[in-house]
Amino acid sequence: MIRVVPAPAHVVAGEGSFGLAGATVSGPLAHVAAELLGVSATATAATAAKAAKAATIRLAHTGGDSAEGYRLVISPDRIDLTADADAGLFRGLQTLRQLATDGRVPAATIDDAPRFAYRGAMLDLARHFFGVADICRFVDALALLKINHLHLHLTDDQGWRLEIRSRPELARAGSTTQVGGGGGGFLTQDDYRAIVAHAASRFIAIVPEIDLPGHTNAAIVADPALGEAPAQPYEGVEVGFSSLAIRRGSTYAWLADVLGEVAALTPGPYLHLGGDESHATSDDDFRYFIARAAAIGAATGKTVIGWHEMGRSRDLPPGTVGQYWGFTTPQEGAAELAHSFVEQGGRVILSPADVAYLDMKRTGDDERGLDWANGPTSLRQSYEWEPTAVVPGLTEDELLGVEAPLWTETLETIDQLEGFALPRLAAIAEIGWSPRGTSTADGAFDDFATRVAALARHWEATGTLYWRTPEVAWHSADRLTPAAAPRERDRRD
Ligand code: TNX
Repeated sequence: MIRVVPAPAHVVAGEGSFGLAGATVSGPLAHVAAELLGVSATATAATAAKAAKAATIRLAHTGGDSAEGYRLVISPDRIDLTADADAGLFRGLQTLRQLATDGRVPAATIDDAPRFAYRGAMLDLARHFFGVADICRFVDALALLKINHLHLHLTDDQGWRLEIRSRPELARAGSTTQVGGGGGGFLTQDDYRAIVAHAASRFIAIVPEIDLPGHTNAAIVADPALGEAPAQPYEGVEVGFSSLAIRRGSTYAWLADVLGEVAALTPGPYLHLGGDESHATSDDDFRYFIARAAAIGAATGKTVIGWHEMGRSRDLPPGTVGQYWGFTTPQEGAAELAHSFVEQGGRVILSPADVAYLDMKRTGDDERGLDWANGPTSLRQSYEWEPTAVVPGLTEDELLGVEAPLWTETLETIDQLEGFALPRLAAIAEIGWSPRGTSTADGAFDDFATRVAALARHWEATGTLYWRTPEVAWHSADRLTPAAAPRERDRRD
């Protein structure tokens, strides 16, 4: 049985299976493959000699320019995994890892490549703080699903979560609060680098967000000169009450310092400047601010991303990416704003809140989670939608991809993050990777649910929590750990 999430583009099943016991692996990423598959890499002379007789897994580069595509040919005596880039080999290894059950990999030929270049998840570190260990754990869950971007929402009214060396007061005085109290926290620049490196080893790019000009109460608490009026530390969950001082020159000197450091710390191509829910900023001021802020962001060499409200500005740097967070049902204002990015030479990331917001309640019984976006949101609802149908008039090429945000007003521990993200994030990952129509064809959800059941083995083996939704026929044999009863490990370090 070929049970892989996200579903590969082309699969032809073969005869027999390959046994992993005693197999060796060679080629680029051999050590990564060895670790993921539990086999040995043929790095030393001794293992190489043994390898002559053992079944082999060969990884190799091919000459094209596919960023993440790969080809997997599995026969009973060898496996060939080829790709143009290391990222493609790594994605192919996730397929191989999912296919391996009881030490055997079914024979098959798989030709695979993603539908969209951008497949993301977002983690809100501002409402509740999460440290390096938790974030790296979350990154590992993304890797299994072939997600290639992790957007970190680093600043909001409740906290500023990244050290800025030229503006030390931001982390020092802006990070001690979070929703409901309990202390908050922040990432040092070394912490951030460690996360970037861990993600890079999984071919995942970090997308840092500094949310502007609203959602800035914590920054104004740390540096009152940034606001029109003094601000008080805030540990509630309301949005839309704060704004930077828009017409003060020093605001933009501050911004250049902050964005310069964030860009320098971030090897990935994107810099997210927020722009959402700036209800305390007048329309004129908002447009003026966004034009200047986006120019400062683009001057760092990064491609700017903004929530769809940023499309209210008609002075965006060419190529600015919009992130749509309206619903999948027609939403005139938000859809128009999404088009504004395309009209200015950019593309759109879809995060339709009614299907892709991982912080929505899963069932009506959930004590945590929000419900404003037509929640609760089932696994089936997360799965049965088609990207090109969300914003009328946006074509396949105008979509950069999809992203599932995980806001943390009600989520405080890594277990809660995992339990809300999984398995709904698997649905978003498949919509981003698999060919058009995969999630909307007749019987698609039943097929998906069968494949999701197979993912549980990996989550159980790594102690990753997931929601045992009744929509999936979970295999009881997969219950390696008592995961269904939520453990309240608090790993906020
Ligand atoms: C809306 S989506 C927000 C966030 C909240 C989230 C809660 C968006 C750009 N802004 O500030 O955390 O809803 O679901």
